Amino acid sequence: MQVPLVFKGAPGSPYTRKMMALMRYRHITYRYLVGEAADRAGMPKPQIELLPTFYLHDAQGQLQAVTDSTPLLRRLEHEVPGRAARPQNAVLAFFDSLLEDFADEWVTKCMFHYRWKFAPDIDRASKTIPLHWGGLQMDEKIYAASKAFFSKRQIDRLPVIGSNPTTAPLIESGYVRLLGLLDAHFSQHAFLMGARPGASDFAMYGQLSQLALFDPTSMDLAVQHAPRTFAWTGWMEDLSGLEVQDGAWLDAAHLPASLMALLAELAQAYVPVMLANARALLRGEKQLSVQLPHGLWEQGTVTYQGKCLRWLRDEFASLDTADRVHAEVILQTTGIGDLIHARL
Ligand SMILES: N[C@@H](CCC(=O)N[C@@H](CS)C(=O)NCC(=O)O)C(=O)O
Repeated sequence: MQVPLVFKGAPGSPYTRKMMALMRYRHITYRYLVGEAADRAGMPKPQIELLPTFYLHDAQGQLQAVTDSTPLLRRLEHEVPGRAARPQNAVLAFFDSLLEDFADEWVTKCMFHYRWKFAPDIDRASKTIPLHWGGLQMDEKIYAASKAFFSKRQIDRLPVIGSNPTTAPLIESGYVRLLGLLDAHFSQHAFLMGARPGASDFAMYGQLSQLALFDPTSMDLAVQHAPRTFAWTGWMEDLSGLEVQDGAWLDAAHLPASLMALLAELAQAYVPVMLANARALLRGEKQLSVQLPHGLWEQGTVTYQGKCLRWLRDEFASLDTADRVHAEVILQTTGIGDLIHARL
């Protein structure tokens, strides 16, 4: 794959931040196209426009617009030299994928909820984020219209991602629990994956780059409940200077209690919602609803999350017998085996 990699992104996009932090850590050079620069450069458009969008050559040498950070991260791991962001141990790599998906598909709901539910957060996001696409010298009238258009569009999407008056307490208590779990882990380890970061670290960083460092309501909670996590997020942005040892990963045979507790948290909402989504998709439904321990969860179905579940199940199935037995013990101990085994 040709470097520098070329991509379009924006600082207010958690997945852009995930991939930028990954590339910095892996010492992959890149060209970052902000705002309308990609269109001006005549770049192709993806089927669904998402940030970040990478512009990569396919086998025929054609430039393609490629989205979705999870498969991209794996493709870069295989095709671009640099230090590894995926654990060598297959069991640890599976749990790295699982926590990456939890951050990308669940923690992002917290991010969206805090940004578009509370007045100070709406004010900050709608005033500043449009300037990233329109440019700082944007025309005043266009700027005023963009603020109103952007905030309305995002606020209207709250129920689609599952945020409504019934689920609000569930999202907010889940965020505070997550902060406590992360802080307990970071009091013993530099990264989720040990003394070096994995995909899950970059995904969690991407969401926290917004929750802990941009949106004021969730940021205050992070400072109050999780000072280490707040500090970690600042640090994750640029790990280009971090020196890592080959064997600095967690020992998969003895995962720390703090990581086991974080995995157990996935049973609260992420696992049942991912399963309910996959089942609703199979029935061709546009909406899903599932009773969680703390209340009813309702959201629009997400085709991409159906794929995420398949990828996780495929990765588990590809483990050799000894690794599968080992991973199974961790899944059962943490109460999240349904994600892999429940019938759809
Ligand atoms: N699955 C994608 C998700 C990317 C995504 O959702 N990006 C958001 C910004 S952070 C976006 O572009 N949303 C477009 C929209 O809301 O219309 C990934 O992993 O990269």
